[in-house]
Amino acid sequence: MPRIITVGAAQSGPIARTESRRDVVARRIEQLRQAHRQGCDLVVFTEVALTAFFPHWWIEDEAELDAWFEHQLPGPDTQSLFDEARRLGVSFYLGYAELAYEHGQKHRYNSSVLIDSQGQIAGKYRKLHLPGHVEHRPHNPFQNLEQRYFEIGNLPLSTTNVCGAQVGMCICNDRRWPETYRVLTLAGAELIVLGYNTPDQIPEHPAMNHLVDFHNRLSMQAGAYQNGVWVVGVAKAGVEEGVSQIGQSMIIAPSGEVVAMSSTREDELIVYRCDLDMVTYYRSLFNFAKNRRPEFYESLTNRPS
Ligand code: CDV
Repeated sequence: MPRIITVGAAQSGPIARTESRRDVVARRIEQLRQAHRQGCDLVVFTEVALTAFFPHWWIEDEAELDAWFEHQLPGPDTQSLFDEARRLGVSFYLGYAELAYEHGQKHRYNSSVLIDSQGQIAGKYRKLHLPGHVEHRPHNPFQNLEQRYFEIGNLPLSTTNVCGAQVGMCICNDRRWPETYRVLTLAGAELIVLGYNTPDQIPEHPAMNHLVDFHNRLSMQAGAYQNGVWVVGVAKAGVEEGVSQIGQSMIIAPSGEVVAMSSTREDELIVYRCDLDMVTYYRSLFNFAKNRRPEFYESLTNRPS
């Protein structure tokens, strides 16, 4: 009997700076219902899925900055999403800006949670690879202030069992790092889910602008194939507060093949029935237990350059 998990990649179109949390949550609930009608077990939302991507602009006032973060999850504006997921029996991945108090200190992270079919938080992750810069770059067409507004995550890359699948989470820029997929795979991932906000131009490296779409596909397809794992990448797409972001939300099989891809830069749901037995089949090709050479990777890393 094949092990199938039906996954919905719920791409978000742009979110206006003035759009209320409640209105955005209503959009996410609509996608959840659509996914349920199409038989989804798990819905993957994007990175910072509840607001516009505020690291694209300079914010000096602390209270103003804090207002972009979730102080509680679920909280008064997001409870309805969790309630609806529980009612429908659908699990989901949600990226959000997290404001946390740890040891009495305020911390800000770019985070994601995995919610089980009972509407409970089953797993949590905080982004490790933060792109961008700390200082204001007013001459750039837009800012990328993730290194200013977020701390590096302090939770391990790990996996959680939801819907009968071992699921690993990461967030946006993490997808460009081979270590992310390999560590999650070694932690047992059969499916890796992630959201992203990716502008279609790179202010510091304009010579790469024409390759932005290609590098998005390349990273995720290579990660899937080299680790024999399903990958679901979900965009915040379209022109948001003057920043044009790529779409190309996609579901990638352990073969590295794209099996479903969005065709708009709006709210859009793509669905695929992922056969988890493909993971076993592709892993048998590599046979990590027999053929990986971790002792040599270590000695090569330590070699003087
Ligand atoms: N949110 C992101 O992490 N975005 C980066 C961009 C800035 C390069 C990305 O890797 O897509």
